[in-house]
Amino acid sequence: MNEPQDHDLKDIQGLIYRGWTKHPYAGFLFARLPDFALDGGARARQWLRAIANDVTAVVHGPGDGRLQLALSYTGLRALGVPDDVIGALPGEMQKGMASRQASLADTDPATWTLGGPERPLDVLVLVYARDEAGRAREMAAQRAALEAIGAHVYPDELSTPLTDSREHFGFADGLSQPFLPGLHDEPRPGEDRVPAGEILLGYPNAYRQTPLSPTWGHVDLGRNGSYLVFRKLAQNVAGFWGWLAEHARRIAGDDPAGAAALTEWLGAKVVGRWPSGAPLVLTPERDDPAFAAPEHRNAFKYLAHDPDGMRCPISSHIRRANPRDARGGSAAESELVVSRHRILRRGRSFGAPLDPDAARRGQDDGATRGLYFLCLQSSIARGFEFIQQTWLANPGFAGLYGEPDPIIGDNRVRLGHHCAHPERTRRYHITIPADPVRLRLENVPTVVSNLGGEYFLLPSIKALHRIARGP
Ligand code: N7H
Repeated sequence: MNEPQDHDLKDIQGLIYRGWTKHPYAGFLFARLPDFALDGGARARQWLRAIANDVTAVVHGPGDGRLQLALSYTGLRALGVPDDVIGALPGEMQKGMASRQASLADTDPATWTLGGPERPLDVLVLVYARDEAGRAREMAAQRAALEAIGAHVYPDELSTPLTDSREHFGFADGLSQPFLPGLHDEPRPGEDRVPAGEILLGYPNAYRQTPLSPTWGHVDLGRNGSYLVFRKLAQNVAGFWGWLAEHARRIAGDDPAGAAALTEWLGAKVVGRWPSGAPLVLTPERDDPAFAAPEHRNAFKYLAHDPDGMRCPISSHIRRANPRDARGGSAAESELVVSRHRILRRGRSFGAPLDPDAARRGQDDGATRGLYFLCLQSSIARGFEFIQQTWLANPGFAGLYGEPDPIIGDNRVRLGHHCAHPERTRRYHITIPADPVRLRLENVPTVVSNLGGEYFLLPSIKALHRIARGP
């Protein structure tokens, strides 16, 4: 079968098809399982047997909360999955996120507060609740269950629902996702249909091959599962808006109202969408929320509607993260290449919002805030890592020179008040094509930095039960 059938939807963890948006309070619990050498994974499997029954599938019964479960390479080992089985996991899964620092242009894992060499993350329990009290109850119960088997549980990671599902810079997020066959009938206009095997393991991918996945006896531990990337990304909101406001003042001169409007326009230019989510390609001069509606929000292409980036700059975050028909070559060639690098994003914000006026004055309050970046794909190397490395962090993307992604930047570069090594600073810029003259925004600050994370397998419910049974 090339697509999941009804019975598969009872086996696939719900997060793969659903963002659980009616459950705005997310909590993430990371733990280190007891050392395998102590009891051969017996206590860890006892815990897994109990929790596997509560994990929420795409098609699920009644019940208020939603629970998902992901296991890292070290977690699978601690549960007693034999080496020859986990040896079939892709290399990046086996080595873990911290080992990929150089290729991801990442912060030094020794400085991470989540994961990294000092804090191995074996399991990730994802809790989604309708309200704060429900989340607190479920997080406490999950923590107690893990502590009862002697696991080391790290501090709770709790999301903050922001108004209108916006992220901290103020933009609607999660609007462009690949269409995954199996549950919904038809994609919306502009939504790309990807082969199920681009996201799900056990199905043909864009190369008509079944993605790499570990098999234990007769059970494919990957089938109906996916690989999950979790990154805790800090956002410097004052650094982002303060930088744009400074350029706006320089350009607008002695006109405060003009500078304020220009700041918002520059913000849209570097993201590629307006705060409402309306795409610049469809509405280049003003935010028109009508274009953020599901039937319009992705109904555009670049080569066809905006080849030179006059509407949506080549350097903007969304044009780099998904170049659609403008990655190079013909539109068809581009779309074929791009279809092999799509991810499903399931991010949630954390930390209290910063007052927007303070942000535009460049005044930070010193609090930590940001995005729990979560994405799903059948190959982390071809999904998250490729997008991060080849399209976002690459200053030479699509023939540009010295232009990093204005959101993700290059985490090795330190500028602004996060400056660690000013002497190593490289001066990057962003070009905004405009008429009569293009704008050039110098000194792109690093406004997103990684506080840590890990790569996980989000197994099917059947696979969770198989792992819990043990050797
Ligand atoms: Fe990005 N932001 O709020 O500014 N992202 N992103 N992202 N991103 C997107 O289309 C943001 C990050 C992608 O198909 C939007 O959903 C922030 C990483 C992809 O047209 C906004 C952070 C990676 C898309 C943001 C962040 C990506 C996308 C527009 C970090 C991958 C879809 C709304 C703090 C490695 C592009 C939307 C498409 C869109 C923001 C990180 C990838 C507003 C704040 C690390 C594939």
